[in-house]
Amino acid sequence: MSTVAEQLIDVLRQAGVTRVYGVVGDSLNPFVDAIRRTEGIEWVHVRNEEAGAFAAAAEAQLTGRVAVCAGSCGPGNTHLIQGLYDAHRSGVPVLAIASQIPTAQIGTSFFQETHPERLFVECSHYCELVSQAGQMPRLARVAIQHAVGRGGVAVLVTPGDVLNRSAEHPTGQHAPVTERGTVVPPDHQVHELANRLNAARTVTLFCGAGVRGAHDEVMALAGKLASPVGHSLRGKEWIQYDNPYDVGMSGLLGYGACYDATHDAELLLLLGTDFPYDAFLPQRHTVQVEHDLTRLGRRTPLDLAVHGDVAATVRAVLPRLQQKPDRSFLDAMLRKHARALEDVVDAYTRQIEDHVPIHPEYAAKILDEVASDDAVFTVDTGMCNVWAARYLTPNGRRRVIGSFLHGTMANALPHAIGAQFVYPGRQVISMSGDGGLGMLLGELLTVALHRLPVKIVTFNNSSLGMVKLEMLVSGLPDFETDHASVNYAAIAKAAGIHAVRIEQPTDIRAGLEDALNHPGPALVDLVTDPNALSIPPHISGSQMAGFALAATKVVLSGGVGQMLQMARANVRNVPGAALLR
Ligand SMILES: Cc1ncc(C[n+]2csc(CCOP(=O)(O)OP(=O)(O)O)c2C)c(N)n1
Repeated sequence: MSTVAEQLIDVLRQAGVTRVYGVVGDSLNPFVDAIRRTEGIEWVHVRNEEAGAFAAAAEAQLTGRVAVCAGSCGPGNTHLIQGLYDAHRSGVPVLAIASQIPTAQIGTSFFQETHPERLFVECSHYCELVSQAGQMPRLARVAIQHAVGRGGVAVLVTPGDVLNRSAEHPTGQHAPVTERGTVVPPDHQVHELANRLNAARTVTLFCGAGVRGAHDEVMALAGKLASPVGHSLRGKEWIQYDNPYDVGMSGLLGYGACYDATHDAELLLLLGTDFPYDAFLPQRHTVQVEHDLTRLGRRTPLDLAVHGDVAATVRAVLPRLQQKPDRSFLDAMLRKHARALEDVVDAYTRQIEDHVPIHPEYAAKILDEVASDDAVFTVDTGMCNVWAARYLTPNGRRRVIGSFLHGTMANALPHAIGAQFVYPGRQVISMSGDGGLGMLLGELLTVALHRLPVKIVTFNNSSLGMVKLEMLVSGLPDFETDHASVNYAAIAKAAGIHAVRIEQPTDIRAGLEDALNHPGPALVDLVTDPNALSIPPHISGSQMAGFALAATKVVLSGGVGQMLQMARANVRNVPGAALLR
């Protein structure tokens, strides 16, 4: 007869799980030992359980399949919390095994006692204590079904003594269902959607992560409606490539004509987006298409809510739409977009190639050029988000993931660990801030231990740059944002990782190529300028104060890399394009 721990592993295998990230310890030992004795599933030793949860979150973000992390009782599982919040906010299926002190001790303030079933409530859809052998294997399947079905985290709290007990029920062969069906909207909603899209003179599409897999459909829709197409940061990788209707990104990191296109159109169609910054939405004349009912209307009042997957909804509505004969709104927005990009690039390109310390935008531009066509980029919260949003050129094969909803620091390196485990043959690039890298620095040792060929590109500005900027735009003097310079290349080398430190802009390309071509792990320590950011001159004194900032369309000025080329290409066929410089 198998043990409860073995049953749990068997169910994980049935769900397609091939690895578990974590740190071993006491109450978790029966679980880890069952992994040791099971074919087809491995234990991945990380240095901090938080990193294990991030790695699982990255796996789930990239593949959509359930990924697993584990922590031992008390501190071992309180460490998980940051990565679990990240996974949960990103809506990706992660199962956490939070082991627990012996059942007989629960409630006695025993050594390392916590109550994970209370602790993880807010960052999970399901969080239950397995107090008896008879609850297994059912609860393992229920937990996985919640993670996949609701999109987020499920936690099983497993006391070591229960894991060690003999199973009371057969495990069975039933694999948890981890593939989602399609949400097709009700016909009357499609009918009403068609009516509104036909009636509006001008329509703008604004796309989020929910347009994944719907590129062709959205392009066909934009063509029929002569619509500009804007996107959120999470939508960018799915919709900006091969897109003759692109008007850029909205939000605090936004650029281009997206804000104008979303505000000036007679009708705004939100496609698969839960874009949180309501101040950037017009708050009127809006229709939303969304597969998750709970998100409908939570950012803006709606004229119409449509419950459906983007691709299925667009396929249903397209035959009911009339071709819009007038492209003048679209053309005007494409021109505005190209012009906006030309302006910022003008401002940015001055002396950038010999600016010391290195201008981070220049480094990001070169990184985009030298990275492979199917690279997976993981992006730290902080200024790296800005560089990724503006400089990484999507192409439908590259992936760009980050902590775009939870917004935690230090995500990039552990996300890269998960990404590299999932795609051992792909180039995985961690765009790390020095603050982020320092926060989970121990994970360099995880990379070295497993010989993961992750490339860690560190934007080392000796500063918490994003916060420095926040203070600046709020009219505060920057305080406690700068720290002493650290040589991360030397640290990486000491950890057995190939490393290069770059201080001159002329060395960036060769240094990055050297690291990217290196067969094993490599770190590039780019010494960058903490003061590289300029604020657009049109922000007034009062706008600088507090939240009024959010009302400005674009907070940061700077370059936009290949997007300028895309915008130029898109206006080439537009009448009056010659007016562009
Ligand atoms: C865990 C955590 N702590 C604090 C913050 C607030 N915060 C956001 S960005 C940032 C600075 C990031 O600095 P760094 O990684 O060096 O990147 P930079 O912005 O300088 O490129 C801070 C402190 C956060 N988002 N997450």
